[in-house]
Amino acid sequence: MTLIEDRSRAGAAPAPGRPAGPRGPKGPEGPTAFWAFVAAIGSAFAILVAAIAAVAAVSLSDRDSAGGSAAASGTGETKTVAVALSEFKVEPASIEVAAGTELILQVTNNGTMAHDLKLDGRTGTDMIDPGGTATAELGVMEESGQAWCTVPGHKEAGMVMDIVVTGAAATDNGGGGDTAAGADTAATIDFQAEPEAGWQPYDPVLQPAPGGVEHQVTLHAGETEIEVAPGVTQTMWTFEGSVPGPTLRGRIGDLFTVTLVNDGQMDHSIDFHASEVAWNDEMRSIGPGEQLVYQFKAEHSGIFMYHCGTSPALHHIGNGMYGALVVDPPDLAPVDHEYLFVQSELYLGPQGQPGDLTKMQGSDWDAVVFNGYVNQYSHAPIRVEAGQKIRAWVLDAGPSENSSFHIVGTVFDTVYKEGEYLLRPGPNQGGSQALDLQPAQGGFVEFTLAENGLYPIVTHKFANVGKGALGLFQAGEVDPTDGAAH
Ligand SMILES: [Cu+2]
Repeated sequence: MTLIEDRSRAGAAPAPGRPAGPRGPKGPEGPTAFWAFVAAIGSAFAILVAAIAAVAAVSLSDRDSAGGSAAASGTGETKTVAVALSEFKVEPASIEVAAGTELILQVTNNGTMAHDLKLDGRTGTDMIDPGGTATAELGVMEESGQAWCTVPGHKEAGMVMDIVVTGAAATDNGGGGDTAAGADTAATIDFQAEPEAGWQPYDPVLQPAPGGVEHQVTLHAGETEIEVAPGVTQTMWTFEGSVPGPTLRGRIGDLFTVTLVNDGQMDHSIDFHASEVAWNDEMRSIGPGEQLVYQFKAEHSGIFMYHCGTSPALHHIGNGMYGALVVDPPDLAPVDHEYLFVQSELYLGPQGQPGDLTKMQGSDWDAVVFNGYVNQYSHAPIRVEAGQKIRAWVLDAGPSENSSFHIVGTVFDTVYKEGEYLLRPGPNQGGSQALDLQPAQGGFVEFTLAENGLYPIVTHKFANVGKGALGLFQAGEVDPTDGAAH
């Protein structure tokens, strides 16, 4: 996978006064992006309101006086209801029809992204562009149900409408507030399971900066079914089909020109934390089939997160759309090995489906992983030699959990965090045991392994070690299964 086409020009000095290069094509999306932002704020508020409403609904018991239009009596009638879609709600949120009534929905998309509305996620409108209208003939209604937007994540974000059929033969699970309790159950992880033969770990080796002062990178956004634990797959949302996405690396002053191509089925975007650009321009969301150019000069050293910021960003990050960009500090010392560990959480949906936004909203993760896979480097220990100088870069991609990065059996003699050295070798002989990171923070540690054997890689927030945040360095020719007896 050669993503970084390095445009090194031998002998070309990194011109400090180089004018900002050509800008990417700018669409008219600026105001749209602004409204997406407003919608994102609004959706967070709507979720809060919905949560409060749900609590209220429970405490007040049933909603027998749901208001709504007068129920048409008798069968054989047709009822047409105007429905408005936006980020992320359906208005009205609940409608009533008498059993036996033919229901027609006149659906307008007042949002900034494409949406649809389908009864049980199956029957309804096609995808409606912003500003568009469509009609859905749902047929004769005999029992209560729900209609929702089928763009992944939008139902969970609030785009669901209750259809209450009055006078129907009672269906036990018809009423009630739990909209998200789907029929599909979430996949579960067996933390003792082994990957199948032929499984390949995510390569933890961090390649050196490619050289040159300009980096042209193309990143394809999309949705990809990926194995995240032995036997467990999810439809992750990805950059270049992997979780984490590709690692970019350069030096202070380098110019990155990134072309984001949306090969997916929904809107995506990209936000480079190493860049200083206007949020409503380069970081705007693009629809399926679209692309944008995002150019920035790396003015600061460090390890920076990049991620999709399309609303709900929690869902896009929590479902895999993140990666690292490393800008080398000028005085980076030579080492024998450099590795990169991106810590993140998994919030499992049903097997083969996207992650569960409701779990993400509750910080209710199923696993904490390094480089996207449960216990990845205990299944595939990282082989080094005792006495070698090792640098481990760490990025906490979250979206919500912190890291206390630690390697059992070592003391770090160098710690670099968020653009600064916290510890370097010196007369104090200071030692560090853990690199503490909040989501979207990063750094590196340096150490050597004193003797042949196994050295677990963990976050010292130990509840997460039992949930997949475990790897191994293996120094020398030892049996990597020895750890089982530890
Ligand atoms: Cu995305």
